[in-house]
Amino acid sequence: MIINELLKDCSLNSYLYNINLTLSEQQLEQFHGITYVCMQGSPERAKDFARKLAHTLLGLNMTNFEPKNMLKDSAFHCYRVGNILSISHGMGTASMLTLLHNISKVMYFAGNYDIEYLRIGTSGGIGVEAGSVILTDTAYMPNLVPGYKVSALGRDIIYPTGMSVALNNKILAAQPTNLDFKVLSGNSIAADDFYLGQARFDGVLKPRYDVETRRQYFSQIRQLNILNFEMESTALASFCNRAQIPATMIATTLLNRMESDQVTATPETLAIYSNRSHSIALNYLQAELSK
Ligand code: R2B
Ligand code: URA
Repeated sequence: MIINELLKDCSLNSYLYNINLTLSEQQLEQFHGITYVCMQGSPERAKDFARKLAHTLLGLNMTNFEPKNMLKDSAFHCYRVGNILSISHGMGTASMLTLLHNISKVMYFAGNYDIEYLRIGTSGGIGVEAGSVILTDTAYMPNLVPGYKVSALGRDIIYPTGMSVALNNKILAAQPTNLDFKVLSGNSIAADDFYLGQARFDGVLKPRYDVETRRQYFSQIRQLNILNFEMESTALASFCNRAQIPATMIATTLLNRMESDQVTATPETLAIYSNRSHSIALNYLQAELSK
């Protein structure tokens, strides 16, 4: 990462308000030697992934292992297993960017320059079978522009949002050939919300679009090989491009938006779908650590 170029006003012993952590030698010690930062929306999913990491990589019994949250009194929860962090990012680009600034300061001051960021999550598939897993190539804004618009001091700048091609290829190469679901690489839209931002009809506010205009939008989406809606990819890709941190998103699809707006799968099926993005990431991390 080349984040040192960006860190003008941050120094050792700064207090990171959002994660309630001071960049002191003592606090940083627990973060030394991290290579992979795995992010998921909720603290529960971050903890669940930490348990799976401990089981898969260290052979620990998942039910007995209680991962310890490294961030006290913070909205973000963080767990460490070996050289991997499992951390929650909340929902949406604002939350994701806030986490990215904070955790990247920690990584930098802990001396971890050679790192990869993976967002492991859920999404709404567009024209793909529910339960397929998507690796993002490029993140799009809802206006179908590939990039992320940041408005600072009244000026708009659009930053590039390509994910790491090399990382995506490594993840694909690490998968067994007998998976019983599809893993596809394609593009993603990071929407501003779950409802109108993702062209739904089941929110509380009346949409300004109708069935026909939405059909046209979905058809444009398909032409751009956009395979899913979610809410953080543009933030992750634009941040990591600027900081030169290899990053990508592995997201399972909970439904096919060509068929419905509502997530109607049973809790059991949703758990199976949700596990899939975890297992794709675990296969990759296991392959990396056995090199
Ligand atoms: C996927 O799922 C969440 C919305 O339910 C959001 O964080 C995302 O990107
Ligand atoms: N997450 C989203 O952002 N959209 C969906 O449709 C499902 C999960």
